[in-house]
Amino acid sequence: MICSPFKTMAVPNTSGPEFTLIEETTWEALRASGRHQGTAHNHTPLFDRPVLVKGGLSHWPAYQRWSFEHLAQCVRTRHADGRTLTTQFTDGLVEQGITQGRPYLPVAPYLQTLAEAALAPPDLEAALLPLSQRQALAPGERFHLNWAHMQTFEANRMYLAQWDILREFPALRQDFNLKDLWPGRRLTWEFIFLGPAHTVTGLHNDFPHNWFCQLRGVKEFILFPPDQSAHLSPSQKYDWGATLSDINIAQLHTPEQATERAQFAKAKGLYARVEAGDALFIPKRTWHAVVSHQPSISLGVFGLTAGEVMTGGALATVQDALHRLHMYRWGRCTCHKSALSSRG
Ligand SMILES: O=C(O)CCC(=O)C(=O)O
Repeated sequence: MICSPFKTMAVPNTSGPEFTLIEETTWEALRASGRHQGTAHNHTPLFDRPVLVKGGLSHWPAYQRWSFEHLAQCVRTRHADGRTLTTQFTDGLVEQGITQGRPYLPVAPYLQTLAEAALAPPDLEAALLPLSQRQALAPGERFHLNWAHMQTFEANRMYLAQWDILREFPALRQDFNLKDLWPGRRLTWEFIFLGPAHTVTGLHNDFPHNWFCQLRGVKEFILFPPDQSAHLSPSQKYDWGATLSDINIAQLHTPEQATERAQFAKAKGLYARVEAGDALFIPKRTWHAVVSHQPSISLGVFGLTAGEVMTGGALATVQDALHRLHMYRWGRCTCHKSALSSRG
C-alpha cells in the first residue's frame, strides 16, 4: 500500500480567536444617550468597549478634501523650489517585527502611486472577513477570520505610518473638527497613516484612548479588551506608550508561532470594518491589529485628560528617558536599530 506523504504533514490550526462584530452607532445616537459627553468632571467618553461611529466624519473638511492627489499637491507646492520632501517609512510590519533601519523616501511620488492604486476596484471577497461571510452573519453570531488572506500579501509593503504631517503642514489642521471627538479639555496629538492595500499593523495596545479616523480607503481591525491579555502573549519589546504582542498575525501559520497561535485561539475579540468617513473609538489598553483592505488615509487622534497626563503620560516619559539611557529594555525596541534586536 502506498501512503500519501501529505497525510502525515501537520496542518496548523489557524482558525484563530472567535470574533463578534463591533457595536456600530452614529453621533446622534451617542449624543442622545449622553455616552459621548462623559460626566461633568471627566469628559472621557463613557464607552467601556470599542465603538464604530459610521459616517461620523462625513462633515469634516478633511473627509471632503483629502485625497492622495491633494496631499501629493500639498507636498509639491511646499517644495516648488525643486527640493524633495523625504521622510522615514516603515518597511514591513508596524509596531512589531525585527527592528531594522527605516528607509527615507520621497513623499510625493509615493502618494502619486497610492492615488493610482486607489482607482482599482477592491475585491471584497479577498479579506479577513469576506463580504459574503459578513452578509450571512446573524446579529451577535460568533465567527472566525480567514487568516489565509494574510499569506497572499507581498512582503514588506512600504508604509508611511505615524507621520507627523500636521507638524510639516500645520494649515491642514483646520480640516479636522477634533472637538467633535473630544469634548472638554484634553491634550490631543495626531498621527497620519498613509499606505497601500495590505499594510499590517501588528497586535498592540496603547495607554491613551484613541479616536481612529478613516478618511480614505478601508481597514479591517481586530480588537480585544484588556481582559484578554492572558491569551495575547504580551511582549517585552519596548515601544513608546504601547505594549506589543509576540503574536505575529502575518505569520500565524508558521511553526515559530505555534505557542502564540495556541494561546491566540483562546481569545475572544471584536471585528470592525472601518470605511472612509468612519470614526472608531479604541479605549485605552484595548489590543488591536490593523490590516488595510484598500489604499488608505487614516488619522489616529490620541487624547489625555489632565489626570491621565499625570499618570500614564508621566510613566511613558520616565520609561522613555530610562530607555534612552540604556536602562530600560535596551536592545529590544521599535525605535533603535540594534544587533541585539530579535523577535518579540
Ligand atoms: O492604521 C494603522 O495601520 C494602525 C493604527 C493604530 O494602530 C493606532 O491608531 O493605534
